[in-house]
Amino acid sequence: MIEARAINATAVRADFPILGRSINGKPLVYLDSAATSQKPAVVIDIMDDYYRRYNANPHRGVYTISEEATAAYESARQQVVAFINAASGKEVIFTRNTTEAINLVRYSWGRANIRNGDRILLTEMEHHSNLVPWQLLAQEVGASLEFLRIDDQGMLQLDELDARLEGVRLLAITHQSNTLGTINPIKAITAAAHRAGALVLIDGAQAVPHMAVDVRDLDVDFYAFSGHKMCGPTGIGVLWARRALLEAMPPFLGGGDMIKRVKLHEASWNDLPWKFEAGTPSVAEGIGLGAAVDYLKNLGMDQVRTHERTLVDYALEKLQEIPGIVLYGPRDPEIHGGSISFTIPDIHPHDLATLVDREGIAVRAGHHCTQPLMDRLGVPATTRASFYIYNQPDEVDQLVSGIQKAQKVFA
Ligand code: 7TS
Repeated sequence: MIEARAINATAVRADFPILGRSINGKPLVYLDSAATSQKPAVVIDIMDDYYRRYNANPHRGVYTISEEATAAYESARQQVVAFINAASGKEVIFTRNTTEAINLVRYSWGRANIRNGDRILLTEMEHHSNLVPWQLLAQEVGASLEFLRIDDQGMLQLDELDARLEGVRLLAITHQSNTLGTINPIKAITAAAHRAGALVLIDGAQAVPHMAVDVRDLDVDFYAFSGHKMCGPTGIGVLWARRALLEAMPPFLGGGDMIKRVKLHEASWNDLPWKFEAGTPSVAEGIGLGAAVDYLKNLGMDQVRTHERTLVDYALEKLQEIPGIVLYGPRDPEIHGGSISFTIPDIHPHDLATLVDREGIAVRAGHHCTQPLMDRLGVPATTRASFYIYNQPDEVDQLVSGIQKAQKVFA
């Protein structure tokens, strides 16, 4: 049996060149991984190697370096297949990011299946990228949007879930809130949705980087995530979907690569997954994502989650010592992922983020692309600290003392 190894953040940090930087004379304390994670040297190097040694358009050439590019890109897909326990590469569509993956479902599945009068159920903690596409679809076809509410701890109110699901065609919900950190009980919610005859789309942008995700065990229908939040590059994301759904869905974008045979007035479609991948793909980015998956797999996703839970537990305890602080989201670290949102009386979140930046601390301030959630919380903005594999408890201490310094400036 392999012994569970705790993450050694000091060793992990050495893999991330950017963490050697100083900001304003202080070592960079990067607490914005929910926006984008930093990249280990293995990811940067493998992309550099692609461009230096075998840059070519994949899937087309019969010459050596094009075949190498195809093999590397498709092998990255297989790494993703194993990482999320997909049944095969036919179910793993490379997109640009989570946003594009969700829009693919909106345009392809949504337009073919959502009709006038149909109901789509969302939650009030969704990122705009799992809200605005459904607003656009609803307006286009005449469907209605409904929302699961949250309680004062930032958890979904699920007591009337079965009643709320009646007659719903699609439930689209985040696995983990980017603002509150709340981890939603996806398996139970999905089972309820399926009993009611609804399909389930999960926005996994904040889950796949931070915990073991098994799409078949969750039993969902669509699952979307981004490479850049999980140690991979920008410009590559994933839509996983059940094969039968993908087979039945019309194409999303039309063009090269997604076709089998084209005549002047019609065309037939390529096999999965390429039917949904029109045009030259993000080859270097796909290969980079493969290396990122490998990197995370070596750390162990259960260890990643444990590391973050420990940090969140510590951060919630330390932050509560700051006079007047308001923390949003669950207090139980079991259901609280690595993002913590808070406000400090009399200091605007943007001012706070600017002041702690002087100490080299990078935190995010704003609505975090969750404006309806801000309305629900009754604030225009929060400050958010988000943690990942390279963060350590002393960075929580630095954040706390940075906030205390800012309070003195405003006192
Ligand atoms: N869904 C969630 C839950 C997210 O956190 C984000 C990005 C997205 C979707 C969109 O991902 P993209 O890669 O398509 O842009 N979240 C954030 C954030 O919290 N701060 O900056 C981006």
